[in-house]
Amino acid sequence: MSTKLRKNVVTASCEKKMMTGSSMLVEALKEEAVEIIFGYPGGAILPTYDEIYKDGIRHILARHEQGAIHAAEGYARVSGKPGVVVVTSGPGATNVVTGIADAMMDSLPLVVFSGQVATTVIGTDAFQESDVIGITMPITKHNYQVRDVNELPRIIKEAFHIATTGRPGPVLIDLPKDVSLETGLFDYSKEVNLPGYQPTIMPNKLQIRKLVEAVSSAKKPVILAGAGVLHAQGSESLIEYVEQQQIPVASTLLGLGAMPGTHELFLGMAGMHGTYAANMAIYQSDLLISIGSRFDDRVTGNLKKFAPNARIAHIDIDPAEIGKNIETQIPIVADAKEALKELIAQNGLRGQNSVWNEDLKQLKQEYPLWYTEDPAVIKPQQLIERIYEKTNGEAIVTTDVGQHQMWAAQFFKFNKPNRWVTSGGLGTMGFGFPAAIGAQLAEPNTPVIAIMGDAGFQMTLQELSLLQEMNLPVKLVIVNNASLGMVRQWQQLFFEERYSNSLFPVQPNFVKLAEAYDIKGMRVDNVTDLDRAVEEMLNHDGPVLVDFRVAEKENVYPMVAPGAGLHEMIGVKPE
Ligand SMILES: Cc1ncc(C[n+]2csc(CCOP(=O)(O)OP(=O)(O)O)c2C)c(N)n1
Repeated sequence: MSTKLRKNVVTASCEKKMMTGSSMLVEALKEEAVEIIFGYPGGAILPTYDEIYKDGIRHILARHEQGAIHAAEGYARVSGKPGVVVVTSGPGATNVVTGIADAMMDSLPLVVFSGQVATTVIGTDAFQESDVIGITMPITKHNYQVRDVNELPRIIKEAFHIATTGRPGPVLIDLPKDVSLETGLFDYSKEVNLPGYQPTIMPNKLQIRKLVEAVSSAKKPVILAGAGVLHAQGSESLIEYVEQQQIPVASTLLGLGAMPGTHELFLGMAGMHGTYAANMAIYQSDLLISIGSRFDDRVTGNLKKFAPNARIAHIDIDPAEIGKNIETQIPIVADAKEALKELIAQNGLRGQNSVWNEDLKQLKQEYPLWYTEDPAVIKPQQLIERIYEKTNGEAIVTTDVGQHQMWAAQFFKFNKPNRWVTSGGLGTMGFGFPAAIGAQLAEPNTPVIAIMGDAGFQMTLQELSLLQEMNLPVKLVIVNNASLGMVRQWQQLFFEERYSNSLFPVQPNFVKLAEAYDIKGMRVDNVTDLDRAVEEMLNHDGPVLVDFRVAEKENVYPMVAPGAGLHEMIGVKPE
């Protein structure tokens, strides 16, 4: 369901009843058609957990609050529905801070309930009190502390509305224990009324006209597609528009899958570890149309050297993004899909640009992503390629953060939307594993593969216990280079090979670790075993963890070094 359309799923039969705050919370979740919640109990939120027990609403008990919130993010990313998280006060709430910041950066709809100490002791440094409103103010789309139980239904309804409409994001509701025990009137029938929050969905026709004209006079147009296309369920419209106008498309990291990875007009990912063709297309373009992307520095490289000859058109549902990093000549505040539909309807004539498309096609052929095979050791890129081939690309892939994330982005071609779950904005190590659990819960019948570094996996590996309990068939791939690979790469390239605290010569026995949780564990060291091992992993009926020992000093290329422009990539071809 489109996040922007689900705002009023509330049933008309909604009854007004007297009940406690904690009953209201559970009742409101039902009204919002929430099927699954992720969380961890504790003192201040116990009344709510009691209601969860009585009501039987499906609750996923992670083994750490960070696991719960990343699982909720994975669920939200794949399903398009809001992820709901329930945690206790103090450490429970502070343990979800990273996940909230992550969801804020990547525009994921979450509604997070945190327990709070009673209103009578707020501000006294009471046991397990933390100022979660202050802490999360800058990393939530909105947050509330409930002081009157009668306000709770309105607050919850607003929270779901705010989280899922416009540019999605996390909303936190801090619920003091006494408020959750008080009785009030549950009335969920009132429409949300927020005069100060009215996201612009439909594009301004005049601005669309300007863009149509710009496209028809451009010789070198290119589209930069971001996650906003996916959040708007706008992938089909994007394909239709670019096929109509024959405009080449580059993607951001989070926009992968918005345009099929194998499409003729797709140039690949742009930015620091993007393809040469995508980056050169942006550098040479005379019209750059960004759709649902925010010109993150990992995409633009040095701003002074970014798209120097291009007029910039920027379609974004969040007006604050337009002109933030890049001066924009054609701003269009709108939902990406609605803007694309309008552009398609205008059916403008694109000028004589076939030379441009041919040039880019040639660049794509001449400078493909590359790596060199070595019979003595598994190359990480080779591992990702095998997984892609052996799944026919029919899988949801989650990742952690680091080199493996970039290789997954480069070598796994996403031909469908919402199959790629990664932490882009915040770059949160420890994200990939729990996010895979949430993704598998959202899509029980699609293979889910978590591609992780040996270090990132160890940041949230406690969720092996949850995986064991639920017996979800998630495939855990450790791309084990015995180091903080991405850190090591930067130290090699920019710190004269001073590997300060980035090498892990001592490794845990990951097979035994998996077995401790009754999960199948495998270790693969040799290239000759690679194909068979990937098949065995994919064919295994339940969860499985595979420790793939890969080349330890492999670097991610090509690369835009810090301070360089997109056209100054290093490592575009093997030496
Ligand atoms: C929570 C957190 N701490 C630190 C970092 C900085 N960081 C980025 S990549 C990276 C190395 C990751 O190592 P690993 O998980 O083994 O993946 P690899 O790069 O080797 O594929 C580090 C430490 C981060 N992104 N997140």
